Amino acid sequence: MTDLTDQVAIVSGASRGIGRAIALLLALQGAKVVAVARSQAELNELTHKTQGLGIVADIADEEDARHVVAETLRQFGRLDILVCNAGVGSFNELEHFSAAEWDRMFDTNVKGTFLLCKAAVPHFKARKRGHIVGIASDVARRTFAHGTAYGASKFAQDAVLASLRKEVRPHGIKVSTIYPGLVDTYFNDTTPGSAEAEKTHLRPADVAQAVRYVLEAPAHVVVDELMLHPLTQEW
Ligand code: NJP
Repeated sequence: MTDLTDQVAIVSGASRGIGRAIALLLALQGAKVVAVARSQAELNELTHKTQGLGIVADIADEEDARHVVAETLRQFGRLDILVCNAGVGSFNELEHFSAAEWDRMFDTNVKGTFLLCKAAVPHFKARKRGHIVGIASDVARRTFAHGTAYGASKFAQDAVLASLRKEVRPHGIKVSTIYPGLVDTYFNDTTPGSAEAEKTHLRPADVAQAVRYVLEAPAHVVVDELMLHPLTQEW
């Protein structure tokens, strides 16, 4: 098993939802967690708990993405794990989507993943090790009405990660993609914690445990893909 103690891990989208749960669980395993999001107050509250670093950044911005990796290397001297979790989504009939809303989803979900990986991969290659975990979605593997923009962005993010997996494998770098079903978070302006969602959704901590599982795989094992659903959700 890979021991996460003292491993340096960047987690994007850590201010709430799935990313926050991943950051808390990795910190509990002894990792040095660099939490990334745009909301300073939430990051402050989180880093108080994780005793790690918080970096306010917009992952869709190339300078910000570069800064996240550079600042991590400056503070900790290395990077072991990159969790590309930050993502946004909304659902509508195609003709009601604005081009700006399309761009927001692609900029965050696809370009954000690309930019963070682009910033981290040279360091991973130099060390001949590193682990990238992407939080995609089960809708990277199926289509649904009202999902033209979000679904397309998740298919594209999945393709970025799958292509990168093949590129970096010979360098000893792992890429794992997680495909969750419904998760009870703040996603798409929802409020988590309802009695209904408790029956129908995964908890953020369930996804965090999946991330822990792929990260703790022995050095010679890579979990390429992992899909999880609430038992009540049809797949
Ligand atoms: O959503 P939410 P989730 N730069 O809204 C951050 C996927 N997923 O945890 O910047 C940096 O609670 C945002 O922080 P802030 C989904 O596609 C979900 O559910 O402060 N950070 C916040 O921390 C996504 O990839 C479900 O606003 C940015 C976080 O992202 C991932 O799970 C199902 C940012 C979003 O927290 C986490 O989403 C599924 C930016 N530009 C896949 N933009 C589900 N919930 O049902 C956003 O299959 N963030």
